[in-house]
Amino acid sequence: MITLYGFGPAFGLPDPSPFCLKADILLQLSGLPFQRKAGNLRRAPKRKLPLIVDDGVTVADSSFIRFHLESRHGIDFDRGLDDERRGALWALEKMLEEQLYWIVVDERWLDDANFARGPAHFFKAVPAPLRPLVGAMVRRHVRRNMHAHGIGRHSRAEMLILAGRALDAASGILGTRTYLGGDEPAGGDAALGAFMIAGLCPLFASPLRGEIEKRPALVAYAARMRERFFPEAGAVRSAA
Ligand SMILES: N[C@@H](CCC(=O)N[C@@H](CS)C(=O)NCC(=O)O)C(=O)O
Repeated sequence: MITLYGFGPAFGLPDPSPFCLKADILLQLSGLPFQRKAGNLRRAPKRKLPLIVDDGVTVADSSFIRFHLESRHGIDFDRGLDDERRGALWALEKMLEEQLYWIVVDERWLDDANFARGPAHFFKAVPAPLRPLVGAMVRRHVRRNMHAHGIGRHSRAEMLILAGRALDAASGILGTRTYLGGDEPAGGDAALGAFMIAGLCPLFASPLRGEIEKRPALVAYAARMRERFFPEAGAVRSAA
């Protein structure tokens, strides 16, 4: 039995992390039995989640989880797709992960009101007098990471322009299909579904959500993905 370690439900989402949602969708697509457990960042080999443990083998990182499922269990998440489509979906996935992700992080962690609404709750186990200090320290770390990545050097307005381009690209690659893979989801759907579900999270004041909502095809797609993969978590609601 495979165990998927994520953060567990938070912010009205099955998991607050788009990468954990992606790994969850990949595991569901694999058809292999798996269970979900709360992970511990300090014990994670890459100090990040998700990770899986499959028959004693630990695999960290959602992409390496995919590769493991492909090599160890013979799953082709992109079966039926030609090389051009496979390439386009991989490029889309990496754009979401390497760029859009940081805009999600910026909104949730660096906006004071959003931080108080969401991530601040992660520090409940910290003794109350230390909580603001620890929260501020982690937020400084997030800001430094975003600066080192490069995205943190842009203004919020500039980030939103990049987000709009990424969403246009995603919408164009989806086209009129039900899923990126066509009638059935492909590997890239795990990433796009995860990021659209996370991006539409109604808990936060989110210009990014506003950008997604300007693209009804992506909103409908997110609802389809959520209904199919996380029906117990309820439909995607708009913030209105
Ligand atoms: N490349 C990794 C990224 C995973 C990732 O960034 N996870 C975040 C949550 S969204 C995390 O665990 N962050 C904890 C930290 O940075 O301390 C993947 O694809 O799994």
